[in-house]
Amino acid sequence: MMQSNDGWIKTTCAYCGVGCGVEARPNMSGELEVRGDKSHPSNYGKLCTKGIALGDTVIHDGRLLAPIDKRTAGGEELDWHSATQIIADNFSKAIKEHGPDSVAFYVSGQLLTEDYYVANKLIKGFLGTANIDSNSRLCMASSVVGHKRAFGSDTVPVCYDDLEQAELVVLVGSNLAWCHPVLFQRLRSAKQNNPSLRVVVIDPRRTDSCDIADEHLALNSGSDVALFNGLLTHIAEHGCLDDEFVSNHTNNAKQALDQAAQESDIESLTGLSQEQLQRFYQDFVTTDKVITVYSQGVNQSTTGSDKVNSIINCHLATGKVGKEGTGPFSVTGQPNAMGGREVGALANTLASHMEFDKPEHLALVSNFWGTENLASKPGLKAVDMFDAMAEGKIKAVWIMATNPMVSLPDSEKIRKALETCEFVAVSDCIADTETTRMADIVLPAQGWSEKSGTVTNSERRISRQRRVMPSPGMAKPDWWIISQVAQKMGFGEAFDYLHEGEIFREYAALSTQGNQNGERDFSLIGLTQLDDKGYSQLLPQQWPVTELQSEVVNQRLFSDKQFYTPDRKANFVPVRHSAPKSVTSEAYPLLLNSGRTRDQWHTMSRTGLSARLGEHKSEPYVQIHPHTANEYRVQNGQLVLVSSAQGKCQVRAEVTSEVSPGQLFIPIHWNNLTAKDAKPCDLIAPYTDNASGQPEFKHTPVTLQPCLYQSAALFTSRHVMDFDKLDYWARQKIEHGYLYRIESTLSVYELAQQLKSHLTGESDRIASYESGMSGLKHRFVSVVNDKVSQEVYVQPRLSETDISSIIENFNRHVDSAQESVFPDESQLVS
Ligand SMILES: Nc1nc2c(c(=O)[nH]1)N[C@H]1C(S)=C(S)[C@@H](COP(=O)(O)OP(=O)(O)OC[C@H]3O[C@@H](n4cnc5c(=O)[nH]c(N)nc54)[C@H](O)[C@@H]3O)O[C@H]1N2
Ligand SMILES: Nc1nc2c(c(=O)[nH]1)N[C@H]1C(S)=C(S)[C@@H](COP(=O)(O)OP(=O)(O)OC[C@H]3O[C@@H](n4cnc5c(=O)[nH]c(N)nc54)[C@H](O)[C@@H]3O)O[C@H]1N2
Ligand code: SF4
Ligand SMILES: [Mo]
Repeated sequence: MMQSNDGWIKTTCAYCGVGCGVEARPNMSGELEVRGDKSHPSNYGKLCTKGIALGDTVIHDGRLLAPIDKRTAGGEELDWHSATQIIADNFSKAIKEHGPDSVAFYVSGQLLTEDYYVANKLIKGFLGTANIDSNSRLCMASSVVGHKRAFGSDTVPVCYDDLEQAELVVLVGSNLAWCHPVLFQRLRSAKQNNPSLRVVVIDPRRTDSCDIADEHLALNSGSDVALFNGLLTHIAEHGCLDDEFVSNHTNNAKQALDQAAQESDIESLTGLSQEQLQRFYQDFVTTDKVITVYSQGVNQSTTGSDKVNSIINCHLATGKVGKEGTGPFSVTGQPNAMGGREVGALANTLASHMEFDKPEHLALVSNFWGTENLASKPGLKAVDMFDAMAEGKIKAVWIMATNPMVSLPDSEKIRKALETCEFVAVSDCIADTETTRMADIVLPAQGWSEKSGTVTNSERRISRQRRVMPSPGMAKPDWWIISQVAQKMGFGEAFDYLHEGEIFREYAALSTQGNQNGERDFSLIGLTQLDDKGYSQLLPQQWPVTELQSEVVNQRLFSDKQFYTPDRKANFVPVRHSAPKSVTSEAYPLLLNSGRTRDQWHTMSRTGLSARLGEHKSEPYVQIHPHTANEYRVQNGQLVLVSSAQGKCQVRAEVTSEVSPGQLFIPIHWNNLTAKDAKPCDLIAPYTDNASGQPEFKHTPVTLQPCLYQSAALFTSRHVMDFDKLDYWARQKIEHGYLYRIESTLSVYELAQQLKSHLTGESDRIASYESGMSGLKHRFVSVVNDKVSQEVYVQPRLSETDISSIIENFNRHVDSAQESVFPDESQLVS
């Protein structure tokens, strides 16, 4: 049953690539109750903090409710007919005047497969250009290249079950504990059940994933290829090659081994001791069941594709692939990163794991879509696409479900690109994001809990996301919006879908074209006959789907030692260490790493709505090693300015030995809507991996200096405030409103006066306290309808106690005739 008698509906989580099954039920007061789905094979009922808080984020705060023409003064609301006509007209005009390559789509792993499929079909099939790229370029592109080079196809061979069967799990550049928490919980339980299971973490930082690790190898940033080449040489030199597998089922082993053998100075490149290296190498070769999990510490690098192949080479050399509990395992980030790769929404793939360089694939796809205008060559990858836009070559762009103003490197260039582009359409659920601010037209999309379709998780399992709540305002599914535009551009017949189930069936059928005998890895042949009821009730399916799976299957690919290359053999890829493209200098001697925190999701447009999730990390921060802090005269808890050749960033110092000396780490979540100057992408240069086009996000030369402020303040408010004129502010969601942390070069008195002018309550209901003699403590409270609606607290410095006190006081009921609005007034007397 997809809906139980007591109203629970099965769906999947909105966030990470683990793809947990969720059961959701709206309650009488309109809130959404959420619990883990015990029958779902990703999580068997477990959820992480973000999954548990899904209900907090389905509120209507900040939602985009109607299409808006932002070119008009005041932003005119449009009906759907006019909005999609404007998009159709602008795209048609650009194509007519400047050719098909003058338009582009920039899409996202947060679209459902059905949306993704329709977007790819419209632009590649009918607009005649492959200028569609996905934010997966920032995320999975290096893994895609690594897989294709080694296996001939973009195949993730393992399943989650393998993780539990393994005896050694190596986490490379993956903070699984925070980024794939339920998978991490499964690994932790597997370790408890099997004490001989070992975990090795390979990450320049100490992360919470190290809590279950037997060994943490804090290698130098960017040195993974050297480390794994050392392992490959060790395998060969210690007679640990799987000769039968290597000679019968692989190519190029000798070349790869020769390259690896030339790798010298592995100790100094990696910064690891000979003992550490030997222990890890020995562990790898003496253990049969090894899984190497890797993520952005591998992919997001100018040598990302080579890092991937250096890992896969070691698995091929020891035959550790296609067998239970073994394999290289690239874990996907977004809920539907894998679905995007399946439909082909990267600029350099065609569709359904078919490729531009195969004429027979071009013919199959043209024929299947009934088009004569299929793009015949790859389009522009994300960074190149925005470069072309900045140069005026892209005249119309449509951005869907991603926030490139925050997430692409060199934010200033992205701003210039969007300013230069003549027509920018943005589909999002949220009205105000840094990217919607740059749009000509914004389109309201249905969000999680409203939209309906499918997603594919890290282990190739396709699950349904189901509609559990009505959508607010005029919000529509992304596939519907794209189809409306397609119809208005004259492609009605190919885009006359009535519902998402029809799209899924077509997508399943495309996967079978020229693939009747499993010529390609990705096949949904067992789902092509799915009727509407079958789609509505679809249970999780792991591809390849040869027949409808009515119970959970755990398939491992390559167990037959057959790969998707012309001779069915896997390829070793000879690789050598090369330094990251950006290098430190006298001016920028430190290295900035960036990544995620446990309870926030990307640019915070949704997790930022939850007060619970705001508590874990409440302010943008930078991790700094104590020695580095000392050298730069930075105190723990002080605001610091981090700057690079690209830009600057202002964040609070977290002095910790979790990072190495000379290394900094800034989380990616805060942006211009949630803090002043706290975006790491302002600092990052757009260097990319030559093979994958994936940007380097983890290795930026920077420098550091403390910010010398005179005064600090806290400001609580029911509504969002504009403090951009101040030197520093950061916003945290709290129950019923927001808490702002503020710092300034103004004196305490001046800042207090300035903030007082932001109080919006009636003046006779504003109570104030100013400490007598010193004038160093100011507190103002505005009461509206007998509740504390705003409060300001200014001092030279603020403490944790001040923060909890102001949060506690916020929204409190006060009868000001009888009681003070300052609950702890006695403490204020100085
Ligand atoms: N809470 C939360 N979870 C998420 C997300 C989120 O926003 N929030 N986003 C999702 C998405 S889209 C993705 S892609 C995944 C990302 O998941 P992860 O890749 O696990 O997360 P990151 O924090 O980006 O980076 C992982 C680690 O790589 C390390 N690293 C940096 N440089 C190197 C290096 O040169 N070598 C090695 N070996 N390691 C290095 C970093 O120190 C960091 O700890 O998370 C997904 N899950
Ligand atoms: N410095 C640095 N930068 C990074 C990274 C890093 O590690 N370091 N990681 C990179 C990676 S791996 C990733 S995946 C990206 C993520 O970066 P983004 O994709 O830019 O981040 P999100 O905040 O997830 O943006 C998704 C947007 O889509 C909207 N949305 C959600 N659901 C839907 C929907 O169904 N339809 C529509 N139309 N809109 C929807 C949300 O409201 C939100 O505004 O960031 C990349 N950038
Ligand atoms: S692990 Fe990922 S998919 Fe599962 S509940 Fe957490 S965020 Fe959602
Ligand atoms: Mo990602």
